[in-house]
Amino acid sequence: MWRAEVPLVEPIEYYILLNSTDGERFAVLNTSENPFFTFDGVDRFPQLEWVSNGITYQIFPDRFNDGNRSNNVLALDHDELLLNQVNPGKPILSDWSDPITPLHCCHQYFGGDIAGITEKLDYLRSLGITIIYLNPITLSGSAHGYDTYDYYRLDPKFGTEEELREFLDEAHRRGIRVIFDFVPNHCGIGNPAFLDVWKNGNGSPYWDWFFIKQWPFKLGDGNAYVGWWGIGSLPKLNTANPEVREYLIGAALHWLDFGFDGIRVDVPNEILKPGEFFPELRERVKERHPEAYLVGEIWTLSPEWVQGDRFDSLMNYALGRDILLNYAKGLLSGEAAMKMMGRYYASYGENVVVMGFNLISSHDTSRILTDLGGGSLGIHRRTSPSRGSSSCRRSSIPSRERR
Ligand SMILES: [Ca+2]
Repeated sequence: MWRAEVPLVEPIEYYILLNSTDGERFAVLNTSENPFFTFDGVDRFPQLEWVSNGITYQIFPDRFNDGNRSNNVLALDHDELLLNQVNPGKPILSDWSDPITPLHCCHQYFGGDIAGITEKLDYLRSLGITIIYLNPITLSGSAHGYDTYDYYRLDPKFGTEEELREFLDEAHRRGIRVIFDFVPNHCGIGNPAFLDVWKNGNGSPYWDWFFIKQWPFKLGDGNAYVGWWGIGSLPKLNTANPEVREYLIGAALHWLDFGFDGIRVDVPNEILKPGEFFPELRERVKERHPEAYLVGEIWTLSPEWVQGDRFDSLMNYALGRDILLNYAKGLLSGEAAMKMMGRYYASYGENVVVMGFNLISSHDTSRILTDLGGGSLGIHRRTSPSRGSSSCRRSSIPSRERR
């Protein structure tokens, strides 16, 4: 790798010309439609050192560690199946070593909680972890937590605010920062604003918070109102409404004020009027917490999201999965992978690249171990005759649809 600093003050298009000592010359060109690389020479926002030097560990709170068994049963109080009038059912509370059931994605609980993460902080530190990314922890109706009932309240199944405070303090004491998952695009059917609309129709002060197609409706009916990917348990919020923006951005600020260090934003590309919502979110977050990290769940190579008015960086599946994983699986040649990486690094400012959330797998994908042919996902250790047997219970539905 060669590195050169070029003094410049305005955007340029360029290519690289290599002269070898034996007189050979060849050009390195961009691999996209335009053969030239573009560089605008401007880092529009500061780098956060704690991010650019960080190593992140993702925790799905229900499944990491159960530190307080007394809160486990609380998961059953407010599960979405109890409210859903179209697909009613009963949630399951399992012991830690129980096998998964068909409800494992959303309504089978294992009791993991905040106290359990606190217990493991020394272990995480020993791995070199400096950042923890938590999947949603606010009150919701599911094990995944993406159907928020109350953006301002810690889900009691994960513990008390005192336990959360202790976790953050203990993490910070060890030099570990914590970012939370923020889901502004849609809420859950147990959200009080949505329940008010369900009860009172257009007499509700929250009528314009949602997109209701027919009223009265049954809770969970994805045909009666707009939901995320048409899913009735995830009513879409109207972020073009200033009241909704205030409610959501207020929640983001609330948890940063509480002591979190950054925010991972769920499906920002699906938010209504992103050009209004995200600049407002960024401005108000950075004004109060200039060191807070804002990372967006954007899966593709998308420089337009990191121009200084939205995110510090993106969840870089474009690097981790599209390039590294495909190379590891033998689907990309080394040369093709290098070309894609060249294009990737030429597309973002240096500050964006170093703050990249460079994951290969997450709760939204198969895990890297599975992708590469290992692991035994869905096969219970005590009953499994062998790895990879036909007893695998893994659903064939992509995880993002199951949410
Ligand atoms: Ca517990």
